[in-house]
Amino acid sequence: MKALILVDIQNDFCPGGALAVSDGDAVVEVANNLIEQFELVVATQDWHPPNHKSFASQNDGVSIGDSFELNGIPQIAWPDHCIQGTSAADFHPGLNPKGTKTVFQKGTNPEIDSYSGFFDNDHRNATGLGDFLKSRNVDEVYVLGLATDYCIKFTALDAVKLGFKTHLVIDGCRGVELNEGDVANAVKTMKEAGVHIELSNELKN
Ligand code: VGL
Ligand code: ZN
Repeated sequence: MKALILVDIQNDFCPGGALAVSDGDAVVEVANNLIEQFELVVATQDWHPPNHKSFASQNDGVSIGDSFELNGIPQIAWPDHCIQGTSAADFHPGLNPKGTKTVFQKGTNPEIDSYSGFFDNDHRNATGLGDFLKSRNVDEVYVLGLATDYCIKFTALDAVKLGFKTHLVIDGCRGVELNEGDVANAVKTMKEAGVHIELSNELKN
């Protein structure tokens, strides 16, 4: 059984949002085309409390984009984004609502960030996505959304670790590119880990 995983296609990661990814809304059309082709579609949603410690605003002397340590784990300081219950945390309004019927939220614990749709950044707590997919007999996942160099990368790497045959739909992804080369490096890391990099119009479904 195959599943499509839509990662964080939310207003704050699209143009005009607090953590806008360049051309981020371009993934919506790719997602909508694929949603119709998959029997099982799940979405992840970045869902932070207002006092989440990944926010630069919650750390004295830390500016947006800085690297620091959060409870012993390397962390990048982000602008306040995807705050629970705000329209900025909503899915992009153009996304086919069929894609967001089954949602796994992450980043809810203010003490730890969660890039992967499966686990927090310390792999301590699961979102339930892995168990859900296994309960539906999924053995193969297709990942797309935002952002290539963070949540896409860690979701795809965890999917491989959990034993799913994992595909990255690369034209359905856009990255933050805090530093030049971040997106290319993320794709390389995923490839080396065994992720299959593909284009949406070439999927052999
Ligand atoms: C993300 C940074 C912070 C993402 C989420 O969805 O890639 N990036 N929170
Ligand atoms: Zn976040």
